[in-house]
Amino acid sequence: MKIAKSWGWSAAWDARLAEWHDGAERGDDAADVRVGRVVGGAHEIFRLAIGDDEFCFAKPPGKARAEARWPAVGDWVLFVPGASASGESSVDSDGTILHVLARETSLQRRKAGKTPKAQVLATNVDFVFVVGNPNEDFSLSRLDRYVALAREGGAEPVVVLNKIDLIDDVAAWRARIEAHLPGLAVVATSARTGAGEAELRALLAPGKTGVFVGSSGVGKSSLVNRLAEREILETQDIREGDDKGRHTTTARELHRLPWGALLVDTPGLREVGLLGGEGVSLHFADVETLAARCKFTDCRHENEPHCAVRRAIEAGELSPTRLESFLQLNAEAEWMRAQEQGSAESQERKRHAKVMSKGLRVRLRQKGRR
Ligand SMILES: Nc1nc2c(ncn2[C@@H]2O[C@H](COP(=O)(O)OP(=O)(O)OP(=O)(O)O)[C@@H](O)[C@H]2O)c(=O)[nH]1
Ligand SMILES: [Mg+2]
Ligand SMILES: [Zn+2]
Repeated sequence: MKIAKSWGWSAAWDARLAEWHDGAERGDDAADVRVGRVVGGAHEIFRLAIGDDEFCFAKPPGKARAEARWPAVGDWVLFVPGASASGESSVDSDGTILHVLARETSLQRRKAGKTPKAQVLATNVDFVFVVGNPNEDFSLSRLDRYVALAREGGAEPVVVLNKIDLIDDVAAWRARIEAHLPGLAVVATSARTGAGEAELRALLAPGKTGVFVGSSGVGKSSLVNRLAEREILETQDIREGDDKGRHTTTARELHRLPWGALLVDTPGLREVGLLGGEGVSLHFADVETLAARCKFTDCRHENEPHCAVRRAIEAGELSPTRLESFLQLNAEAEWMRAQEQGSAESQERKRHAKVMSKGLRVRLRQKGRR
């Protein structure tokens, strides 16, 4: 079987592939099956990397959507190349995606809309680089959202403070971020001067995959271009007071860097909705540990007596901005869990109603016959 190993394949994937081989669900002719990594596309047709510089297009069968097995950028997939005009297997025509190998990690957010839904931003990423700029738009709470989602999906979050060529007090900005996010790696960069580039390169070892996320205009594509050592992506100045200039990048894409690391560039997001998983608990494990020591189990950490959380803040062991962010994000994650629970229950009710009404129809029919 031909595999695009230079796109981040590792021994762990060999094991997953072997599992698929041993599985009984496969009815296809294994001889034609190939392995590729999804580097682009999102709706119906996906672009796959199938060799160092070899690509093809492939579609999943429609039923994959209903079964929630839809591919995303970063996935390793098994596919059968399409047939050429002469009927031979050919990567020049659209192939069919048979299977998405189980994800090692994934970065998802809640998509804006009436019914809350998860949107997969990238999969099989080792690092989530959360990019922000040292200016008035910088938000610690938005940073927490990305960090929580990265943790929830099993990836390692890294804070990237870009455009440091525009400020003098890099150390103060770094200290502010580190006080709020103790233990998290913070890399101060400039896509203009190349500052911090060596640190990013050191993290992105050959075969590792990273994804750049953050608001529009923070310099995600500029950093990818810098690391790729060529202008593979379009970048653009932000036009003040004119929204048209924003959102230069419009699609998520996986790129291979010259030394064999992989990087996903994403379009800037306006909203970073949380999901109902473990992300907030993982990110704020320190706060939750403290909260467990409060006298009251329903302590809101405001004015309650014997509040371990407030005591930690007074002792300078916990940053007040961190607590504030935790309370806000925790409430949102709980709301999301209630939504998920509610929709699961309403689906169960609907299913039940359907069964009931079917039973009723049958009884009425039987009655009519009598
Ligand atoms: N001074 C300075 N400007 C930068 C730096 N990085 C990026 N820029 C500029 O910021 C603007 C936006 O950069 P992009 O790379 O397009 O930003 P982006 O995050 O990819 O934006 P979207 O694709 O819209 O999400 C461009 O004009 C860049 O030249 C930096 O480190 N310093
Ligand atoms: Mg961009
Ligand atoms: Zn408390």
